[in-house]
Amino acid sequence: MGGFAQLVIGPAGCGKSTYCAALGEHAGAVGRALRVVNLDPAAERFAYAPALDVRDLVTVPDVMEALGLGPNGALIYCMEYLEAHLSDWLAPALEEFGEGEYLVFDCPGQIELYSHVPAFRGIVERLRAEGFQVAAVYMLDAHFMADAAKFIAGSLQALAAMARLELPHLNVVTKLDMLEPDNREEVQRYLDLDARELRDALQADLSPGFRRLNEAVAALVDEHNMVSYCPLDYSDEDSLQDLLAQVDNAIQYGEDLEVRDTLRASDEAEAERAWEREGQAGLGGLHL
Ligand SMILES: Nc1nc2c(ncn2[C@@H]2O[C@H](COP(=O)(O)OP(=O)(O)O)[C@@H](O)[C@H]2O)c(=O)[nH]1
Ligand SMILES: [Mg+2]
Repeated sequence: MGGFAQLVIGPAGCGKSTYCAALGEHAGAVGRALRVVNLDPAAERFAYAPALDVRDLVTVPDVMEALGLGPNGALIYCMEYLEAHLSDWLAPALEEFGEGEYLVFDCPGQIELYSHVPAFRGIVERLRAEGFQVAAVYMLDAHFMADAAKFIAGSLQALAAMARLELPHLNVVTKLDMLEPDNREEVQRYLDLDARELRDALQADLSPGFRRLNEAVAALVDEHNMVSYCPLDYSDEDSLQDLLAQVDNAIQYGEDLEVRDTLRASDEAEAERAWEREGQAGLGGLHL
């Protein structure tokens, strides 16, 4: 068994399900095999037909009603329930999909799930144990880039998820199409900041009492390469494809295909040589 997987994570409302639907549509348009899996037991609606849906196993409203829990407690219960049923729910489905499948997992939006609830990590580990190459795609709304303090808050959440999940990790900024041209320029500034620029922006935004903290945070974010974000702008038709190429690269999807293509090409070359050898032997036989 084995395949490729994107885990689409990030705060609620940042555009995860929209991205999954857009990817599904893009894949259909270019004839690429890709399936979207819904892992959000609280999802109400999304614009894709999931190949697998956690809500067939457990849902947040059912758990809230049955156990008298609030929405957050119910979500954690659902993820633990999912983790406990990986062998009898997820594994058979993966088996049915078959070898080399490319799956996009649309995940819930409670960020604490990725940083300090063990269940999600258990799901990731199971996918890896099944032979999946997995990358985390961490989505952040462009509104997090309105100022340095928000940017740092969003980036530290992304960093916590990265540290917890230990996966190849891509940060993506969504909703760029919603920005006015002036704000767009401002966001562009944050797309590729270095530590010094970030520290300067923080110093300008926050009170002087936080100077040393700002320096430390800017260095931390820079050290972990967190200041790099890929833009996702649906008003630019190449944007989704560019992002997909980066994720593919992180999970070595293209490379695998190239290796397979090379192997296939060398098989074909070998078959051709064998055919020629046999053909010559046959002709030789005729000549005799
Ligand atoms: N304009 C715009 N709206 C978006 C974008 N991404 C998501 N949305 C909207 O934001 C809302 C939340 O998106 P959704 O994908 O459900 O967020 P999720 O909670 O992360 O799955 C929906 O109304 C989407 O239509 C985007 O890139 N641009
Ligand atoms: Mg969603």
